[in-house]
Amino acid sequence: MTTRSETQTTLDHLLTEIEHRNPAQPEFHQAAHEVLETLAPVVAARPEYAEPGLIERLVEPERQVMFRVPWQDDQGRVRVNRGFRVEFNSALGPYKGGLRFHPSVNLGVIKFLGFEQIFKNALTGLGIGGGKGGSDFDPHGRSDAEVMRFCQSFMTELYRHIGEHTDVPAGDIGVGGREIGYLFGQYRRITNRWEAGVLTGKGQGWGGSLIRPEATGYGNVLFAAAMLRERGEDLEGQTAVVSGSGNVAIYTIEKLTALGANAVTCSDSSGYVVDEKGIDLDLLKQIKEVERGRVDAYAERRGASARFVPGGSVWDVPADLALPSATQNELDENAATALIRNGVKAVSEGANMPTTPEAVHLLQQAGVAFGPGKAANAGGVAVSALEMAQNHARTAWTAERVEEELASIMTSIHTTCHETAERYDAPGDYVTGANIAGFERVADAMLAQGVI
Ligand code: NDP
Ligand code: 2IT
Repeated sequence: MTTRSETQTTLDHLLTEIEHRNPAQPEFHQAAHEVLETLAPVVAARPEYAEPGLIERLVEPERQVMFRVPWQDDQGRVRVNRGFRVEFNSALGPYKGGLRFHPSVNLGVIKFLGFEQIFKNALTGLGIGGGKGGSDFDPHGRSDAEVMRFCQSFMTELYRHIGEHTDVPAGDIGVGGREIGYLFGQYRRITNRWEAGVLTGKGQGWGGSLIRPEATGYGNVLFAAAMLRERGEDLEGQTAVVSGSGNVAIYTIEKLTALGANAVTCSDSSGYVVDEKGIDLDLLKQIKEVERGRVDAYAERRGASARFVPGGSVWDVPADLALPSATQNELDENAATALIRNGVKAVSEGANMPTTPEAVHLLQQAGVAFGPGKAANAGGVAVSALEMAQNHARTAWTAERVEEELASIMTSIHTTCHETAERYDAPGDYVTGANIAGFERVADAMLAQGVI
């Protein structure tokens, strides 16, 4: 039998190979490292997983599409962006995952997100494969008309690669209800099909599921609550720091508040706000969802309890819980040190890979409960899969029903991660639990379906 350390040596060689074959993709390397460095126990214990080529296939996308997206701005000037769709793994179902519009998007970023998505989607227990896409288009400061023209041009190429049984995109950074609307309209026009299940995150009244906008944030808070319960605690009275002020952050704050915690921060790329009385969600939603403004406007309008800190690190604010909900690598070693110094009990990732590997290590060493994104933020894609189910049946569920299903999926993900970690001698290590449990489900399906 192969030992764990021999298996780890083989995985380390594969990681070197991945770096070599995918130059200049540091985020993808990081995501591959974070998974492969936890798989040795399961690969050593189950010889079928050591089959040559299995993990090599898993780290190679099934298909990668890159395309030109030309559009005209309001002054009539032609702009050219780059579009991406990485169809990573369809062993469990159609490729599923969001679209990100942000100037930092490149192929390596989309590959990291698509790779994470494979394991996350597997953990939901639903029939969805992993994919991700997007563009380096920056929606900030663009008019609705510019965003619409961009989305129409983007879909004019993307439509040929997607479909309800093939690949089902949704939102991510910079892509919310407005963009999904424009994208869906163009897909419908080009294909002449009412194919509701081709995109998720649609509006209510034309195929969207209730609770999809709330699902990622709500789900992450439920995951954090489950981690706290393991330690004999609950959310009531806990102080929480949240980063970001977009879709995930807003509904994280909403659920924290509903369950009795005090969410005292939010942020965007200009800085952060700390509000001792707790974030006033009506005001935040007005500024972010209606006016599409910046967080300093929140502090200006809120009064004495709130202040805006330009730049700076939201993780310096003392709290019991931290829920990073903005972007990758936003919580580094210094941030982890500050959180630990201030007595943080749990960190639960709403964003994808927001915590650097060094910071994860520090938090785990300090005994902080750490929920990795592929488990903690899976509620969004899970409700996307429920939206697909409703679209397929041409029906619409009540908000109560969707929320119950979401709660049961999050509890089940927590239990799966917790039990898997124990089974592989890593009690309390949700990173190992999530990676191994997600891997087992995808790997079993790939082995059963042959070398493709
Ligand atoms: P939004 O676009 O709605 O909000 C993103 C927020 O993060 C904004 O406040 C934005 O500020 C901030 N942000 C983004 N990039 C940066 C950056 N480079 N530096 C500082 N701040 C930044 O996106 P979502 O809320 O949908 O996504 C947030 C995170 O959650 C992402 O990591 C995403 O992948 C993840 N996620 C999203 C899911 C979903 O269902 N939407 C599901 C699971 C995970 P600014 O406006 O200044 O850029
Ligand atoms: O990262 C994610 O899981 C998402 N952006 C949501 C994907 C989806 O298909 O709902």
